[in-house]
Amino acid sequence: MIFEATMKSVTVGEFIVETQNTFPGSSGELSKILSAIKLASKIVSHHINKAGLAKEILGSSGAENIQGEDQQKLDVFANDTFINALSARGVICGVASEENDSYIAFDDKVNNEAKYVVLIDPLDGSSNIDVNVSVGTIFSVFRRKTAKGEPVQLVDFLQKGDEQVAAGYLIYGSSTMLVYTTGNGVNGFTFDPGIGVFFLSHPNMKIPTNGAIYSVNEGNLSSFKQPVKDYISYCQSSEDNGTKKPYSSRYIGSLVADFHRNLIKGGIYMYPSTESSPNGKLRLTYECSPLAFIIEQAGGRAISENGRIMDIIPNDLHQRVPFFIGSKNMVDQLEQLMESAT
Ligand code: P6P
Repeated sequence: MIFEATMKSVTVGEFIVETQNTFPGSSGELSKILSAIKLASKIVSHHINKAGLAKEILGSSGAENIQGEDQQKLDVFANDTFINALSARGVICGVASEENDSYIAFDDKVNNEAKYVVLIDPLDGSSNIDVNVSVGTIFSVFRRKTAKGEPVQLVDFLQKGDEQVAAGYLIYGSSTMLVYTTGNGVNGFTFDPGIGVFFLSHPNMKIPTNGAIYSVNEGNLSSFKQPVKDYISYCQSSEDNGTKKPYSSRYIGSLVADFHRNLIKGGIYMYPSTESSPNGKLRLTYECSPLAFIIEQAGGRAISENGRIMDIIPNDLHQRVPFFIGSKNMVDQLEQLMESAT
């Protein structure tokens, strides 16, 4: 049965060819960019799935990244794998990564002629690997702003989310999935490790307009701003006439896993500002903006504490922003509470 099912689905490679004309001005670049990401994700997925057995790739690398976070060995491995794959196809002129202080210019004759840059969180939630919780990779693709033929510059990476030409994520869970958009809807592909191919499993993904799941670290509740506290109280409330029951609290501590569940089931993920993190924890350029592109393409919304995520022009590669993303009606309701408090 499985064989028949997979043979009825298109592969991601076939899908990209079929939808190539939806990627602006592309003459095959999209397929090369996604091929690089697919290849790297297969390698990373293989290592994650054996992490429990191969102790040498588990645990801390002993180094810290620019965020001051303890770099896991798999963080470094995933980062190197994606950067190597992206630099090898002549369609990317540079990469910015959570794991690197500054951007990386692929400064050679071929890559300097490339039109696109990629921003990436190579392995989000990696501290969960040791406890076998799903983790993910998040990526964002922009057209460069500087002239081709020259090395890429910082300005090429500090573009607002609306300028993205593609965005996606990998989730390394009970199965490995690739979910991406090029601005014409969201499609999900499930990896079949037996034959090493991603098959279209979730065509035209749409997030339910309403949801009954809220995802937030309630350990920080006391330091949230009042509108966020009020919204969480609403999530937990029930109304006498029975029209509303308390929502379910689901927070895995792995953004891609929480996001993916909410995309499919409906819900809202929140990482507000706190006393210790006045700008929140999540990074605008390679976490919030790509997921915001995906959620808006799936009919949902993504905001910060002062407006739409994809309107924010980054002032730094690793800029953090408060982040609220998910079902349209849930984000609308939270936004109304924020606006009425101003
Ligand atoms: P906290 C993982 O470190 C991460 O960036 C996201 O994947 C996750 O949603 C969040 O941080 C968890 O942060 O502060 O609740 O442990």
